Amino acid sequence: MGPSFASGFTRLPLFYFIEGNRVGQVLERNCFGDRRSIQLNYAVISPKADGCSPRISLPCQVPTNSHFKTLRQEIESALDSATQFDVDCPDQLRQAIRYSLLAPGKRLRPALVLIAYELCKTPEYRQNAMPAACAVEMVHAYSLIHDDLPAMDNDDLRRGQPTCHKKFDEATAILAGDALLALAFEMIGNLTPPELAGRCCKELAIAAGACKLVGGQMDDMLREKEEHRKQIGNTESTIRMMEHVHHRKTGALIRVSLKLGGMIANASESQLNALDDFGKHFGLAFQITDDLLDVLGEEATVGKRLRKDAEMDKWSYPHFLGIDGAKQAAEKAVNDAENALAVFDPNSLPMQMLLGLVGQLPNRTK
Ligand code: GRG
Repeated sequence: MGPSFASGFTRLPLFYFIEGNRVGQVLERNCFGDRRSIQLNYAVISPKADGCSPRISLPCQVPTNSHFKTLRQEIESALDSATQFDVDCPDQLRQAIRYSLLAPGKRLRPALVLIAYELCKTPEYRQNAMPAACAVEMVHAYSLIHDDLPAMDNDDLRRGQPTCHKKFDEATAILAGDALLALAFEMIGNLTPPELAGRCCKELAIAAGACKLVGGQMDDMLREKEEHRKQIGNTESTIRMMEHVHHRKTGALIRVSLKLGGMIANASESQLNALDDFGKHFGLAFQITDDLLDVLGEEATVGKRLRKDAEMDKWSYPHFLGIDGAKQAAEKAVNDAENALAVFDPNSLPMQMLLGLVGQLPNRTK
């Protein structure tokens, strides 16, 4: 019998086995894959007695494909139902809302809501968390519509199609965003019992509000203005400032997605803390890899305008750390995220899903 990994991604930390004997801990790994599966490409395991760290090539497949596909279908069907509206909604507004919301996004945030729920409760009842899953995707879609406006990032392409204001007009895009934000809270109001809906409403409002999503966006815009663009203090402190923006602008919605799933599942405090910690590191890994995509990605695959950061002299991880440094920072964030999940059953499907989603970030193409 050859060497094997203990349950692939389902153990934390990962240990390396030869013929049933644990011979080392995996220190570094490279995985790739799409939503169908994750493939562990190689791993470096802890030094043996002779001090060398062998690199092992051992592909191991962890199937997460069908579950992610199921979640996506359920989410898209719920988003579709939630945006039919009655006759009082003007046709142009309905079309603009549905055009942006139902466009081919990754559905990462609503999937995180459902997976967090499954992790803390049970997959059969995940429809209980669907209103919250829809709500975070609606807040996300509103933020993308507004971010693309000429007054903000002035982008023409989003999710592989013309941005909302290009397809319709600016006023319609603003109103579609406004309506999506309101609809998100209507969705949260569908959660039961009402006491849970109230708590979730507050959490989402905080994440979407002046100190998080909107505040992070405001700070990002201010920093782009000439007088704020100079590096402030040393590189280390500038990176900290950049991270503070990202934690609010990108991280808050990812974090609250996991938290809402946990809250609806009536998770324990230690589970909620673990999800929050995972969300923090996941959000960071997501942002770093988003910055890397801006440099290394293909516009046709990513579905939005790229090379913006360098063009507009924006602060980004590759700008401060270089490509390799940014890749290393992403790997570290992925490892930190994986370690945050230690309180959960390592063998469950939702755990594999979370590990798979975060593990694939360094290799994302969109
Ligand atoms: C307008 C209040 C307000 C906030 C805007 C969304 C946003 C905040 C800024 C977009 C700029 C940006 C590139 C942020 C990085 C992270 C991010 C939100 C990427 C887009 O999310 P994905 O990749 O998109 O999950 P899809 O389309 O797959 O849902």
